[in-house]
Amino acid sequence: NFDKVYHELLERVRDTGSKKSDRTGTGTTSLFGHQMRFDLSEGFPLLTTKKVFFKLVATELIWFMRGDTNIKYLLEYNNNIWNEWAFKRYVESDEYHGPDMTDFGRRALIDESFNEDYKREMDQFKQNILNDEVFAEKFGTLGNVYGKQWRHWEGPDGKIVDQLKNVVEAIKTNPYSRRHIVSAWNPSEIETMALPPCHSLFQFYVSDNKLSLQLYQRSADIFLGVPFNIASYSLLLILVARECGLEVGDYVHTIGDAHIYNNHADAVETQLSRTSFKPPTIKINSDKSMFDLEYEDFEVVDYESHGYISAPIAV
Ligand code: DHF
Ligand code: TMP
Repeated sequence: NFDKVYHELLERVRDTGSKKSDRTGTGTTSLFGHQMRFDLSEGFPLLTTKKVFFKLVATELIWFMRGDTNIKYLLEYNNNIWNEWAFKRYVESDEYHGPDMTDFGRRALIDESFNEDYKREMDQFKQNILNDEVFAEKFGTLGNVYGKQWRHWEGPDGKIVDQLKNVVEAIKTNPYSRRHIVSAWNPSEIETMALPPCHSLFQFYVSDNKLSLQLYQRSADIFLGVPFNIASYSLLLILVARECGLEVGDYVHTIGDAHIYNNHADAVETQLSRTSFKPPTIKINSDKSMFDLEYEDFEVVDYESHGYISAPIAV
């Protein structure tokens, strides 16, 4: 039961974690080191004890796979999950002349009149990204984040490494290799990034004609981020297995700092009080290679879930 595996993580952190202050000033309950395993032959692990928006997960993954690092693509699919981190760079730049947006994430939650200003500025920012190409080029980018590192890792000699293409090729030609790794953690480029990679490295493994994938996530916002991360990497596993003519095996999710933000405590209780439904499955209505798939090619079949639970994101 996929939801149970996730609920056990919520409960373990809630019951045995330590109080810990954090970069965002929100405060967390946290522990170090946790592993979850999902056998994807049993279905697709889109959580059912709260509604998780598959469209947001899929468009973000396609965005990574395209090598894109500009939120413009996401906005075109009405996907707002990365807005705050692009906005932050904009309001800290010389070209921003509106009201002071220092610490906007926290202030928007406690100051209603500031929140009005923030919403207006954010809305204007999104419109500019969508309608002004020069602005989008400059302020839509998050730096050399996931897409750049997966598809265009730049070596010291300027040589470009396409890690994702290479790993797919290696799985096809040398399935039992122990070197099927893609890393987003590029130490020399961390300072260019709006947020250092949270899902930092993944590895593939083949046995008995089945493909497995393990993710190492250095830092995990268990209520908001992790449901997305589980679905995203499970989808990637399905796509690579399909590309390589393999069956799906296990998705293994390994976490470093596993934390629940203090302002998610009630949302967590609500979710834990719910019982799970059967997991959905994924259908891909196309013969295209994984590198050419578009959101419209995906279909989630039989997704039955409890309602959405909203919670504030720590910026
Ligand atoms: N920062 C923090 N503090 N936590 C994160 O999970 C996180 N994730 C990032 C970037 N920075 C982060 C990228 N991924 C949402 C989910 C994933 C994600 C960013 C945001 C999120 O807010 N999900 C909402 C729905 C949002 C919507 O409908 O637009 C959710 O309830 O699942
Ligand atoms: P940090 O860089 O200080 O660790 O903050 C990043 C926060 O974002 C942290 O709460 C983890 C969370 N996060 C996820 O849980 N999943 C993700 O995919 C991303 C990008 C971030």
